[in-house]
Amino acid sequence: MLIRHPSDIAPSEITPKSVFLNRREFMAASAGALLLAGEASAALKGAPSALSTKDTPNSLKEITTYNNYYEFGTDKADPAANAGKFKTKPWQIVVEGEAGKPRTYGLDDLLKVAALEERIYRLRCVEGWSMVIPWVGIPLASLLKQVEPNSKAKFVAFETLHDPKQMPGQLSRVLDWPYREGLRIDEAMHPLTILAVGLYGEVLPNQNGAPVRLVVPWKYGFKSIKAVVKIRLQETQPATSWNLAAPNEYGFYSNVNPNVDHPRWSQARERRIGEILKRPTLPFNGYADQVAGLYKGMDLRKNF
Ligand SMILES: Nc1nc2c(c(=O)[nH]1)N[C@H]1C(S)=C(S)[C@@H](COP(=O)(O)O)O[C@H]1N2
Ligand SMILES: [Mo]
Repeated sequence: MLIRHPSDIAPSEITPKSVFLNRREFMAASAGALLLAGEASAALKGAPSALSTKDTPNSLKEITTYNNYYEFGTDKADPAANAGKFKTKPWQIVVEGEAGKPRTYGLDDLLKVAALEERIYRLRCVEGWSMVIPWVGIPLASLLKQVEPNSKAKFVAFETLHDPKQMPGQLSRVLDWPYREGLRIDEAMHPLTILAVGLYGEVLPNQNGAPVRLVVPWKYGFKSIKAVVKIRLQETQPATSWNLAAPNEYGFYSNVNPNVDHPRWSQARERRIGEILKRPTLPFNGYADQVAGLYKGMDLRKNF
């Protein structure tokens, strides 16, 4: 039923048990929503979106075992070890604020907003590593248009679930919880910006932000907030978790920029997970042709 890749090693060899379970749930849930039976399955059977990179995707194992998700621990292996029992059903996303038709979406409602597409994107972590991930998702613009943003909707704020019982990392004060992120409205409406509900043609593994997470491929990975429960249209620039934690290190824009060093390290190069030699980091993570225009006239050293 779902997309397959030559690069997708036999799932029996590499798919963790939790991912198999998720996959069964995805098929059940989607059938319930008439999803993969209809247009969505047609879209998924087709080629990856033209907005996809030609870079070879990382393996499912790499993508699901090397994660940043501080709600489940700060080590790269923690999310895979600790997020297995995270409850992603039922799930609601509140879309509120400066909109004519604010609305609360269940996951099934969300999946009806637009046909699912496969988007193979590079993800560049601010720490200096990168991966290539075949996401399955919908354009965020499709959802935002549905709630009819008004003229005061200049920014979009996002929040992760706050539930320390399930997310033990929230008991530590490493960040000011819940995890928060934000985009300018034109960034949020850009066709590259998606809400992902799956990867490698299967439901999103918990450690990657199930059941729904943002993906903004030209920005450092921390902008791509996981387990989203709230999306708020607003007039003012939202506070964001990493900017609150270390404002001199993490700005609001956080566009991937090899020419602006992190105060404690260079951003000129990156290590693709699975490779040994570093490669040069590209402006806007290689998406400059599509997004550089959004920042015309802005000083990107100041607005880092
Ligand atoms: N809620 C939440 N979202 C988050 C994070 C987090 O700690 N909590 N980490 C971010 C960082 S730093 C990165 S690099 C990406 C990693 O996404 P991945 O694990 O799917 O590769 O998730 C981002 N989203
Ligand atoms: Mo990151």
